[in-house]
Amino acid sequence: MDTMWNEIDQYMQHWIREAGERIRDTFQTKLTIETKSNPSDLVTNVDREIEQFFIERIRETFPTHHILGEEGFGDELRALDGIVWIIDPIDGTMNFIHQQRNFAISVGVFADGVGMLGYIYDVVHDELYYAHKGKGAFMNDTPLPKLKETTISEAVISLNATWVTENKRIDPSVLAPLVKRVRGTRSYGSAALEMAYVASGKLDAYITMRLSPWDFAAGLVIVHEVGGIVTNLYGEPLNLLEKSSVFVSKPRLHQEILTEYIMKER
Ligand code: 2AM
Ligand code: CA
Ligand code: CA
Ligand code: CA
Repeated sequence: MDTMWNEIDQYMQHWIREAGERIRDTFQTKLTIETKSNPSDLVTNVDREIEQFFIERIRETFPTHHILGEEGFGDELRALDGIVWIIDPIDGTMNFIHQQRNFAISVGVFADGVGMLGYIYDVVHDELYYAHKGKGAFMNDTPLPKLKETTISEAVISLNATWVTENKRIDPSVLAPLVKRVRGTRSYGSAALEMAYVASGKLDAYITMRLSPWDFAAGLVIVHEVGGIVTNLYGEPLNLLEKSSVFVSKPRLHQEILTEYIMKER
């Protein structure tokens, strides 16, 4: 069993860096940009090409595996039985288009719903965050240490301004007092990178109200491996087949934010 995961990992280490190279090569080309569910929900030809790049290789190498991909070239999944790859070819497409940075390739591999491998590749910085369940998490060749606790007043948390202004998912008064108390807030616009930053200690927590499984699948595996907690906003486990709010942090900080801010008014 172990050798199978090592084999998958070896392929993936190559594929993801090759995909990153392909993305970097597109910086000199003209993108085709389209909108999906709303004017700020963007997709480019590169998102589609990179998803197809992974799917072709996975299907050829591991024909029995199932694939869930954001851009729809994978399978229609109704269950998580067997081995399932969950792929976001470019997480942070808006950043990819506007900034040519602050985006990542994000891929998680699950066995009967259990996260086994997670990869988040910051293509521009050539930084690959990855984890193998039970074998540790890394950034390139450097092991990521277990997370160290932080107090709320010393915490740097990632939170989009959307969630503390009028919006349709959360009363702005729930998180605004938390924003006041923490040392600082950040928002990078790539859920995968934000989870990689929690896993590598650059952020102490990440809170967002609406993500899809491909946004958090890889991050879930990597954050778990360093002892972090990944739940929905209300502390419940995430469902890998459904959209959800996401709250990622260190165990004690997660509990404190949950009881002192999120569950207080409930
Ligand atoms: P994406 O770039 O792969 O779509 C910030 O927008 C973060 O939320 C990104 O990780 C983005 O992933 C994700 N996201 C999820 N649903 C989105 C939507 N409908 N529009 C824009 N971003 C979305
Ligand atoms: Ca998208
Ligand atoms: Ca995404
Ligand atoms: Ca995407």
